[in-house]
Amino acid sequence: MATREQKRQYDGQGYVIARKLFSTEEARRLSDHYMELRAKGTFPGDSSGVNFGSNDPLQRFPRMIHMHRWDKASIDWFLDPRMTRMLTALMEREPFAVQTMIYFKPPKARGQALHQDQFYLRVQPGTCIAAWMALDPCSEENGCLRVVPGSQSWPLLCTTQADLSESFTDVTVPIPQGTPVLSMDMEPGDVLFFNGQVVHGSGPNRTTDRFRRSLIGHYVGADAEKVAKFFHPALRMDGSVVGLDVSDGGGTCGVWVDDKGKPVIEMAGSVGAVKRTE
Ligand SMILES: O=C(O)CCC(=O)C(=O)O
Repeated sequence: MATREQKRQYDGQGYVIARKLFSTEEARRLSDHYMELRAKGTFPGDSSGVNFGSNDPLQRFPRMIHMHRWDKASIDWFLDPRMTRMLTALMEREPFAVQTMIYFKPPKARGQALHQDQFYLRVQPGTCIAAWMALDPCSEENGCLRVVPGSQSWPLLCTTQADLSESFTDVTVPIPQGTPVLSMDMEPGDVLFFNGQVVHGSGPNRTTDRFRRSLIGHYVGADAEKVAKFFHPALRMDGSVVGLDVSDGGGTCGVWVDDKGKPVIEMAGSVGAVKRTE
């Protein structure tokens, strides 16, 4: 159950950290579990295979996607009653579960440029919510998650090209100069919940010896009727399948324009087709 203060923070800022929602020991066990899986090679859902000899740390440790479809530890975490309680309180409705991911982010790995999760999930009506659990201590040095507070009220922004020397994904969203971007310092077992419109991302892992592993769940509210095809089937928190429709990829997106010296968003662009893996 979220406290009143957590709910207030989520509503006002678009994100909240539930400290120690899972224990350090649970986080360590999950971390060991995924490291063992990754060492075994490629699994269903991987967007690229493992290349153990690559110079790119992310090719040696690519993220895994949709592990809950074949791995018991993943689905148990994804549908854990602690998640259900937090998500229900924050969204004020029953959650449906649509995606899991594990990011390994080894030393020297690139991060992920600023983006909005709704760009990929295309939930209609409404938006999604992410539960991002730290499996390692995370700080700016090893590429913790970074969040633009208050951006939950922004519409979907039009994307631009990301800097591929810093990000492994190729799209980003521009933000006005001087917009605060807060670093989420977290400990293993802490879970960051954030709204699907919230602009977020992460910088590179600049350490030489510290991983920054995180386990991520994406959910939608039970009022959602559609979600992008990649995220089907959606699950109720008891594991049963719920039949949502497939949302299309079109629609308008916002661009920043100057209004008497103040940046405002104008819905002046249209969203093209994207590869929806998140
Ligand atoms: O963990 C990261 O570095 C980025 C994750 C992210 O942005 C996401 O899951 O949408």
